[in-house]
Amino acid sequence: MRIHHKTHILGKISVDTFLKKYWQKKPILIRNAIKNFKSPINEKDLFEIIQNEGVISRLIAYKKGMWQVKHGPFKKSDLFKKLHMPWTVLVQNVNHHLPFAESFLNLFKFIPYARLDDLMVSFATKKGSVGPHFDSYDVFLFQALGEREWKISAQKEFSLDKKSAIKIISNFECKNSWVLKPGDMLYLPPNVGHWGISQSDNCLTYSVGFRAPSVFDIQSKFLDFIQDNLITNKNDLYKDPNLSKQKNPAEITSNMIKKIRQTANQLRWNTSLLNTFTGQFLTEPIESAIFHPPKTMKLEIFKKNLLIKSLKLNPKTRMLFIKTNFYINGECIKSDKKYALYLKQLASNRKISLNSNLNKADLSALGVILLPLYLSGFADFIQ
Ligand SMILES: [Mn+2]
Repeated sequence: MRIHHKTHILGKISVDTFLKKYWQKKPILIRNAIKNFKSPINEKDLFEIIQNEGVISRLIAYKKGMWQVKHGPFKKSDLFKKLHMPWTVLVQNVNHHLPFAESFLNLFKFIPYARLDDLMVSFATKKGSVGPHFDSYDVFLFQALGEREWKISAQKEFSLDKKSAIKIISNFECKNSWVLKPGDMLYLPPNVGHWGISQSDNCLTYSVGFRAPSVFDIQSKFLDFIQDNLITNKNDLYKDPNLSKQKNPAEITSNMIKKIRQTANQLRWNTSLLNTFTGQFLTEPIESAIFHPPKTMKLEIFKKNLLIKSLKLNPKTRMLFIKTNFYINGECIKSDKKYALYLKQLASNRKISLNSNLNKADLSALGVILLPLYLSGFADFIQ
């Protein structure tokens, strides 16, 4: 696909204005976010991938007054037979399965990679919908093919339909509605009620979704991390050489509580430990991401390949950095600061091509740093 080399996709609005006025705050409709957009994929490409195990997909239809949902993988016969009702199929993590998605997601680089979740693509026949609902995360809804009407609400309180198999708002009040045509886009912050209804038999919508770890998840994972990284001497014991006689031997005295508090307060983490946790936590791959290690490769051959090919991150790989420390799929990368520039390039462009004039020592060092990523299946060569 040829998605123009635009820097972003916000139309007339600058990134600064978007972040200041809209991001996590209020919805905005952007007409012609991409002019003359032609979707590089159609429903057939979706139907192809949702037959595979490991692709997360759902088929949703409204039948006999009930919202019905079926989970993939699907057989071709499930989909091509004419359903006698409007239906929608939603496919998650399309960026893990179809290569066009990467250049599309590049248009959203004004939001940090650490916040990006996935590209979901939905296909609907005329009147197909997943009903009025709200999501807990930010989303850009980009119309790729056909037309979809979006209704949004301004409600703060929702009642949910308890009988429904999917999350449906039962008291949805429409505040605004628009019909989106190919190239139009609607941004929604979390918890805004919305209801999309296909207006054509070929409605394809791309949803760029963001992730936000829960506070509970951050705290409990951090406690696990701290536990795994305790530097306490295991032989140190509770001591009370100045014990004095107490009235009731069953009582835990304030003196004992004081000692326990002092011990708890000895738990300390420095910036470096906190950074390591953050880098590992934010690059943890999604559960369904499986990496297939290639046949082994000797360092010398790997270095030759580095000079003539580009090394590209697997679409499922998460790679981020803090200053000159690099993290990939929940692990730290061992590297000298000297090579941070190269690794930054790999993290932000998601690929790296080395200059063939690179001196031998640097090539060797980079080979040693990058080979483990290749051997774990986190990155692969492209021509
Ligand atoms: Mn939604």
